[in-house]
Amino acid sequence: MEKGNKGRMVMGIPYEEYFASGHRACSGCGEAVVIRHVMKAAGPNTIAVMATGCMEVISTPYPETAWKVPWIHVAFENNSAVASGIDAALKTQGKREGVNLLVLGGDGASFDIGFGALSGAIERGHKFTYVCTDNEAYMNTGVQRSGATPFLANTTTSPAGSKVHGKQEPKKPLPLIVASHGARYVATASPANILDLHRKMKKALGAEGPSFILAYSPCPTGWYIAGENSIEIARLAIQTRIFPVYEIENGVLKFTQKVEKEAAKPVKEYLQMQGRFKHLSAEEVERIQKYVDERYEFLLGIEGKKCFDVLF
Ligand SMILES: Cc1ncc(C[n+]2csc(CCOP(=O)(O)OP(=O)(O)O)c2C)c(N)n1
Ligand SMILES: [Mg+2]
Repeated sequence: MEKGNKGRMVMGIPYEEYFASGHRACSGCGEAVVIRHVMKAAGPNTIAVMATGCMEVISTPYPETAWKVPWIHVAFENNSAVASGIDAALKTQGKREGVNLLVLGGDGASFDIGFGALSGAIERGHKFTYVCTDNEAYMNTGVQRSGATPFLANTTTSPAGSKVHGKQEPKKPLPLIVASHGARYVATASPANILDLHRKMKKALGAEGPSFILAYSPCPTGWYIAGENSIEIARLAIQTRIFPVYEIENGVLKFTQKVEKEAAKPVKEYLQMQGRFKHLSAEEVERIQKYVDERYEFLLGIEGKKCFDVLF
């Protein structure tokens, strides 16, 4: 970075990069945008623990690295277990103060394969901030379905054929499951609203115990979209209410970007921009619309109420 820019802020966000450019992510990769801004919020006094997945592969082809902080690559299933060990070790050494412990994983790592370790680490009350970059499939290995893949999306293991039209199951509500563990801070965030992502990261890092952020991450390769449309699609996901944006603080859910029913755009606008939904019939689009509305109304119904115990 040019010397003159040291300490410079743009709209409250550091100009300095801790996840350097020059990595090998696809153009328009939502995960890379999210990680860049997660790191701007976390800053230099950070240890990052990362499960295998696209972000690991594109950022650390030996002997290069895009990471300007200590970074450890661990197996798919144990990023939260490794972070638990780092948390305990730093505490034992009297070095825990002032260190941000970040745990990073894709949706495959977080919703499915590393879920047991994540659940255990939260239940034990370790202090770390988990960021799940959710591109709604196992992208690094060729677009296989995960617990985060939405209903009826086409993936290589939930293919859209003549009889079965894509994934038959709905998306797992991971933020609510994590909140149910008693975490003090849980939020959803999107690269379509960087200031909100930054603010939520700061809150998550400042939480007393474990915190969790689900970050929506468009994937041009796996969603069959043009890279330049990534952010527009992320915006549409919010405007159509497919991706509700909220935070759960001390057990109480609050929308941070509420979309009233009258103001919501039809889900069709979102679906028709993506190849992974191009097989859908008008009837199926209607089914998705109904499901999205019901799920959003459910969240509106619990807003402001203390729905989750807070244990830390
Ligand atoms: C235990 C284990 N199973 C499978 C793999 C192969 N594998 C590596 S990355 C990956 C996909 C990662 O998906 P996700 O966590 O969603 O991250 P993304 O690549 O989509 O960013 C898989 C299946 C592995 N490395 N370890
Ligand atoms: Mg993924």
